[in-house]
Amino acid sequence: MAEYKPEQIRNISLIGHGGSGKTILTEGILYTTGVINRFGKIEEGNTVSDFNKDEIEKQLSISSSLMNTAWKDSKGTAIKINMLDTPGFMDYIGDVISSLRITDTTLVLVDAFKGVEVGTEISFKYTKKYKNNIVFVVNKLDTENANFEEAVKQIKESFGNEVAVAQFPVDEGMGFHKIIDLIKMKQFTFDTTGKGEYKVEEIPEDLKAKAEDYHQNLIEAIASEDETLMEKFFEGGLTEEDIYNGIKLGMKGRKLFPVFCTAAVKNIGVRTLLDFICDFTESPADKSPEVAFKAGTTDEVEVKPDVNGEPVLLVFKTMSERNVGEFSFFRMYSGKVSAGMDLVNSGTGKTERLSQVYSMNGNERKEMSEAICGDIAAVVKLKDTHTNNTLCTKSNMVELKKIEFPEPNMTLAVFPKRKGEEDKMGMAMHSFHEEDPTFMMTYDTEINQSLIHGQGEIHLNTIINRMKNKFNIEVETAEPRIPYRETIRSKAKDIEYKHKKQTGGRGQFGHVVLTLEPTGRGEGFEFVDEIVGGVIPGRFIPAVEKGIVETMTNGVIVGSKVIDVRVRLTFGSYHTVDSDELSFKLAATQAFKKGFKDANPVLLEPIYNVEITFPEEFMGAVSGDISARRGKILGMETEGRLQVIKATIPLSEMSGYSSKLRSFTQGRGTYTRKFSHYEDVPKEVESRIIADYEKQKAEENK
Ligand SMILES: Nc1nc2c(ncn2[C@@H]2O[C@H](COP(=O)(O)OP(=O)(O)OP(=O)(O)O)[C@@H](O)[C@H]2O)c(=O)[nH]1
Ligand SMILES: [Mg+2]
Repeated sequence: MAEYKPEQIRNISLIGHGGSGKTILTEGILYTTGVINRFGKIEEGNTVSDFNKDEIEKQLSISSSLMNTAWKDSKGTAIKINMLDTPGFMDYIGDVISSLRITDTTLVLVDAFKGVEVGTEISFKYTKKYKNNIVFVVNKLDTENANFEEAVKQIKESFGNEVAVAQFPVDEGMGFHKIIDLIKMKQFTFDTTGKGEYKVEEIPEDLKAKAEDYHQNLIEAIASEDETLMEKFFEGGLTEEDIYNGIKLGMKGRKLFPVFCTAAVKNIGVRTLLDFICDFTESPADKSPEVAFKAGTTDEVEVKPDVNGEPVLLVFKTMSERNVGEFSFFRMYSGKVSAGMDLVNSGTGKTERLSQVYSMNGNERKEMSEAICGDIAAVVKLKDTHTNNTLCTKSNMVELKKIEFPEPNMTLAVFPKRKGEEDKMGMAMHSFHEEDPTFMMTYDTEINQSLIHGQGEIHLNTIINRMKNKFNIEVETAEPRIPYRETIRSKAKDIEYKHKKQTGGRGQFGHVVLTLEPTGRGEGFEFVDEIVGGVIPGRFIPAVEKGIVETMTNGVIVGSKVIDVRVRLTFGSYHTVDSDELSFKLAATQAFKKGFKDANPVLLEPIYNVEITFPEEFMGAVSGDISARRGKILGMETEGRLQVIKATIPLSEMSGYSSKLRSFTQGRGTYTRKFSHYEDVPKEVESRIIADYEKQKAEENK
């Protein structure tokens, strides 16, 4: 491949709701630019981007894939375009976020019939954080019910006044192949054979007025970003050069979100979109310096996009391939790297050798002589470097800002189907976490279960499926046990227990008197030794405390941890021969259990803060369901065309929530959740939990 300078690179991500056509548009770009000579189809499972077995089976993208190609700008300069095609299904949001973090411009695809959908809204939110330049692409304009104006109306409602139409379709619907371009003020007539070529024509008479209207709107949008342009606009209009510069400026400052037209599957509008990308979108050289930190500190330093600077790169994704090992995908923020180079992982201080540098097209890799500042590429077999690590030089130890992945909002308990595969399962899960930081596995000692956490049921099922395919490990899942807590609401005074055993030789004797009382919520456990006159010798007192702590860990009512209790040891007695630590421990255990039951014990349950995003028409269904789950609505707000409800819901009522929410919002509702606090379980629920626990205990003891 030709040598490029940073000015000749464009880093583009494609985001948008599932099915809006991102993968096909990527395929169209690769076909148009000659990377492939057969235009793959989703239905045939032969696109460059969706190469994973499960993506082919499900006919949708699950992971992001990196592709690259080249095109020429209007001056004839070769431009390298790196593209990240991301999944639109929000369970797989992790790869959307990492792609946005390291690309400069994002194409936001909108289905011309379905308009703005939940996935469009959610993924767009992250573009604000990573300050991506935005290009809207209204795709599928060849479908029967395509409605460009309605789609634009929705885009404006959702994403604001920065939205400006840069193209409109002449003949949307089945016969779509003509586009009016409002920057060039020409009509582009595409051939209908799929080649993607087009003729430039004058705008037909009957569309001139409409084009002029749209053109004026676009010019106004461009002018309104900048005072000098505004003045010029009022004084006599903008020149072609003003318009070109204004578009670039507006895009860069996120003040202009131009809207383009495509029918990706028919390769219509793809060439003109490529032209726009090359001429108007930012190159890595145009970007402001990256704010990073001096390694191991919070001191900010700038990493300038300088090809002659010290090499600095961020690993934003890893992928393991059976016969090759682990691929690490990275973006260069400064300097350049080539095969054989040693860099340092600024998080661990360890040296890593870049044995080969690859440019990627899906799972096809090609060796590259070097990757320069701004480029995106991959290396294999780094020893101990993962997503979010920075590689740099010893003399310039910096850490680039990390990708912030969302908290998991779905948890399942897992067990291997075949006994003895626990360790193997753990290792496989760990490798999935390395590839996808939005997935995690933990072992919860409190409930004694291995748990997997992710973005939704489908996300977790995808991982389980991949585990079976890749590692031949089959697992079963269950709802995790709920980590209830037990505490008391009143005082139990002078609870006495005497542990006494006389068997043959030396006996056992321990005698304690305890008072139990609640401490404030969150204040924890307190043990107060109030023994006077040595009625219990000091050497036995730690055993008393130990007995209480152990009992608290194992629980008294339903086997859950006891919290927020103060225990006073007020009195007791001992026997000079028979007393020992064990006897006092046993006595304390029994006294504590007895006292606990007398002190108005209650069960507490974990309550989660939940934020649910959905189209307004489902308000009744969503809020009704929250009440049915014993939830409380804390607030509501609108975000664009969506409704957001903030609520608290007990964890025990959240099983299967992501699927349920999806089913009654026609797949359009999503939610996030985070642990908030513990609250009393209502009495009627409590009796059911206790009865269940006792039944289970009885069965175990059979
Ligand atoms: N008629 C028509 N169909 C299209 C167009 N673009 C894509 N499709 C079809 O729409 C379906 C979804 O396309 P994809 O490219 O997989 O959509 P995506 O946005 O990548 O979807 P996810 O990966 O699930 O996020 C496929 O059947 C495509 O062939 C288009 O412009 N017109
Ligand atoms: Mg896709």
